[in-house]
Amino acid sequence: MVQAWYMNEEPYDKREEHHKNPPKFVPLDDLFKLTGVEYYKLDINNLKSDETLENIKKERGYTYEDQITISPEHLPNYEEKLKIFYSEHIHTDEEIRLCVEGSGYFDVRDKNDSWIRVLVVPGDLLIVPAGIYHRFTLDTKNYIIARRFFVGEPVWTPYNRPADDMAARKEYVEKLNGGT
Ligand code: KMT
Ligand code: NI
Repeated sequence: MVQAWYMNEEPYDKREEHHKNPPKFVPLDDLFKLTGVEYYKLDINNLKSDETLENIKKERGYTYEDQITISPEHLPNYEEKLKIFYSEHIHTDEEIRLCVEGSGYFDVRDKNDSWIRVLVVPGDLLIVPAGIYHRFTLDTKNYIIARRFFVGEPVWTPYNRPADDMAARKEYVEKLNGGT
């Protein structure tokens, strides 16, 4: 099950948990209200018989799918890629990730610009909305396999902060703050 908490922002290893003292967890319902991030739990050992994934793909029109393994041994240009993943950025489209093995952290900014750290483990599917400031890191185990989905041809381009003038950013902020 996914877990989320507010981060302490001290500059030690990003792969550590970075809990506040005392820890301040974010219930899943709050995660959506505070960030727009959506979460689904899938039965990773029985994905074929779990209709949740097929339904999500159909409903949201995901036509593209691949799988990425992130570890020092498997990912070409590992250090460079991780630096890019951990630079605070937005995308013009949703970032959809299903953790199938290993684990990792998606950090997302909440309404008040505080970092919330979301731990994904096998079976966790996250939909990170277009326009939200976020970043990704491995945890201390240095290993994740994730499936990625997209509507049409994938565009993974990150736009580093500040990107406040981009349409995707403006639309995200408006939706989060008013739903109008
Ligand atoms: C991204 O865009 O941040 C990534 O693809 C890395 C995370 S996938 C587990
Ligand atoms: Ni991203």
